[in-house]
Amino acid sequence: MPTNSKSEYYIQLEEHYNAHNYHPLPVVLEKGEGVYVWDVDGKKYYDCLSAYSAVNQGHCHPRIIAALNKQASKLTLTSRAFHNDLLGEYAEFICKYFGYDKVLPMNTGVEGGETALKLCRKWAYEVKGIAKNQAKILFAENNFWGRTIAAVSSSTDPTSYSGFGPFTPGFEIIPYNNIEALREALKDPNVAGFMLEPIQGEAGVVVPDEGYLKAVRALCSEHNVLMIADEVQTGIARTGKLLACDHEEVKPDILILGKALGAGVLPVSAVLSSNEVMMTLKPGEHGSTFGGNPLACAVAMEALKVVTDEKLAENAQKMGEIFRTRLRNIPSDHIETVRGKGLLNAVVIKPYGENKTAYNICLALKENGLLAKQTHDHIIRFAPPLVITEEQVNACCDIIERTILAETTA
Ligand code: IF1
Repeated sequence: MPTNSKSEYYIQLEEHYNAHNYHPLPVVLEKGEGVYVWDVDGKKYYDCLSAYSAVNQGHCHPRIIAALNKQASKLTLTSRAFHNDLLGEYAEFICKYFGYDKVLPMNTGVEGGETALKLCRKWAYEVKGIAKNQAKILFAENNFWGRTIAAVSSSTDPTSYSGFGPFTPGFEIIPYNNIEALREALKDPNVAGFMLEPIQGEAGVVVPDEGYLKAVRALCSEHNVLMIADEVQTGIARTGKLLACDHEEVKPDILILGKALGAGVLPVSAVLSSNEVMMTLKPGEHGSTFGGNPLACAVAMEALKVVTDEKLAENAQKMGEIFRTRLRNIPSDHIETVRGKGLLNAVVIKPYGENKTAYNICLALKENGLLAKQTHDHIIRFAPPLVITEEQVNACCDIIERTILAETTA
């Protein structure tokens, strides 16, 4: 626990008035710049979470903040009842950037997922010809795509779904990284889509075998089933390519983006697809008050331009190699494995001490000036902003090495 009263004050205030739906590390942040964040006592940290990959471009990127400020003082929201002068420009920009016919703008990642599922069902009935209300959508075991009723209905994690039933029908779970299981599930002619993360984030940065995504793509095409890629966490250069699907040169039928599309500045999500899929939606059938607002359009365009101009995918690829190599060379018996792609990485810790978990290591890392978050009991995710330099990667690895060695031999 924090020993100083300033942090303590903010934490207690939050605990008193805010719902207890999280258990954060006891650190209270007030400022961010690039790969660094500062707490209310002025202590500086490396941010190795990047707000779950929302801050790929680094905290308070000057170009993105400038775009935000410029648009904020001009026009922020019109709703979709009227046109605004940025939505068309943004739609063209993002469609060409990712190579799709059309975009449907939303706000959060989970709304992107919901949108993709509605599109998939609409397409199933109007194009594929599945009988009314019979469409099935496949999901991978240990998926995570948010907290709505549909998202928890497709979850296999009791913490996510327990106590929230009844659940949405029409969903089916198959094991991840198992092409035979997909082949079997696709025998059902009512299957309309398969939604998956190209690397599973919350599951613990689970990287599928090489060739899995390509095989998924081929099977989906063969069975006239939509491949829906949830790249909310893996997209926008995080894994060393613009999209994680690019590692296998696979193009999903529906692509969901979020998080870093808004650069950690605003919630901006997008669903991209073909005219065939997108044109099944008619006016009034889907939308949101804030989706496609001019402020979000301005921020998202600048966020994507920064990714290109600063070669963030290339940097993530290079820095990721250095990061994993260094972590794999830590002389500790308590590291089970190091895995990941680009700058989406995880270290799996073997149990140590008395009831010590990855949380204890995260606490110690925090003391040593680095913020990271455990997932499950024994996995620590390391995902710094993609603007990180080699020197900073090495500084992070020094802290991680020192901390793991001290923690596990104490
Ligand atoms: C929370 C994890 C990360 C996502 C993928 C969609 C969404 C997410 C692949 C929904 C959201 C979050 C949300 C955050 C924790 C977090 C997370 F630990 F749970 F798994 F990032 F790794 N698809 N991920 O990862 O996006 O609606 O939140 O914008 O506490 O829920 P959202």
